[in-house]
Amino acid sequence: MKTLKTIMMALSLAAIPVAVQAQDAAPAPAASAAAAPAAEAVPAAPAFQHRAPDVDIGQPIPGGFKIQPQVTEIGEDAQWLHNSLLMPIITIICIFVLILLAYAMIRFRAKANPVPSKTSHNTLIEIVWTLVPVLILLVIAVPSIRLLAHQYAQPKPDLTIKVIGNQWYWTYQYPDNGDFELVSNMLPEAEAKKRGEPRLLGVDERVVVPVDAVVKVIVTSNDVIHSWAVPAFWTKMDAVPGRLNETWFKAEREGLYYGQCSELCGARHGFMPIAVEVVSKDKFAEWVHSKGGKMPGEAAPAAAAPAPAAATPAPATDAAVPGTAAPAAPVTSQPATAQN
Ligand SMILES: [Cu+2]
Repeated sequence: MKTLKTIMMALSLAAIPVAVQAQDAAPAPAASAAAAPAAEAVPAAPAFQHRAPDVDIGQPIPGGFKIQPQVTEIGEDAQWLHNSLLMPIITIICIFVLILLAYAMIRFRAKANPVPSKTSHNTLIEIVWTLVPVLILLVIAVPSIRLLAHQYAQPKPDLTIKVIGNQWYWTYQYPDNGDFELVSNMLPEAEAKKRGEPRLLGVDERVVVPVDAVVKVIVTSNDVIHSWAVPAFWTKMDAVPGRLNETWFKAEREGLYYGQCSELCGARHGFMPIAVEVVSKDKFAEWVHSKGGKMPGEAAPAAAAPAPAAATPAPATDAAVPGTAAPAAPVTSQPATAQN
C-alpha cells in the first residue's frame, strides 16, 4: 500500500513540469485566466486572441537597411525628413566634394604646375562657400525643429501607460484602467519559434493599446538606465531611475510592433524586447477586461474586486516561465552590482 502511495506521489511530481510547460505554451492571457480560478470563481474572462506577427510591418525587414514603415504622424514626418531631405542633401554634398577633390588633385598637381600659383583670396568664392552652407543648414533646420517641437507637444492623452525598465525585463502599468500591471519577459527561443514570433523580439506579455489613440508613456527604471524604443512609432525614451520621463505616440494602424531596450544596461541588455499590439478600441476593452482591469467611466465591475489578486500572481508566473530574468523582488538589490 505504501509503495503504491509512493508511486502515486512520484507520478504526480513528474506531472508538474508538464503542467508548467502547458502553461508556458498557452498564450499570456490564458495564464492569467488559469491563475484566476484559484483566487475566486471569476466569470470566465474570454481568452483574448492576440495578433500574429506580420513580417512586413513592425519588425526589422530581413536583409533590409531602411527605416521601418512608420505608423505614426511623427514617424512619417521624420521618415520624410530623412529620406527626402537629408539623404539627397548628403549625397549631393558628398559627390560635389569628391569632384572638387579630384579636380584639384589633377588640375593643380605639382608636375603640371612647376611654378605654383600664389593666389590667396577670392572674395566671390569666399562669400559663396560661406553663404551656401548657411542656406543649406537653414533648409534643414526648419523641418527639423518643427519635427522636434511636434514630438514635445503632446496632445491630450486618451490613455496613459507607465513603463518601468528592470534588469532585464519591462513592467507596464495601466493607471487609467484599474492600475493592473504586466511583467514582460522575452520568450525563450524555442517558444518564440513555436508561436511564430521573430527571434529575440517575442515577449510573453505584450503592451496592448487602441488604434488612433494618443498614448502617453511615462518611462522610468528600477535599477539602471534603460531606453524604451519602438522604431515603427519613432519613439525612444530613456528610462532613468528616480526620474519620470514622458513621451507619446498615436499609432494609426493596427498591428504588432516590436522594439528593444536601446541603452546599454548590462549583461542581458540585448534580451529585453518590447512588443506593442495596436488593436481596435473594442478589442482593447476586451483585453483590459481579460486582465481584470476596467475602462474609464466603467463602474467597478464584479471582476474588479478579485482583479488585483488575479492580476498580480499572473505576471509573477509569466516572469518565472522563461527562466531568464529574476522576478521583481531581487531587483532592488541590483544597483550595487550594476556599478561594476
Ligand atoms: Cu535595458
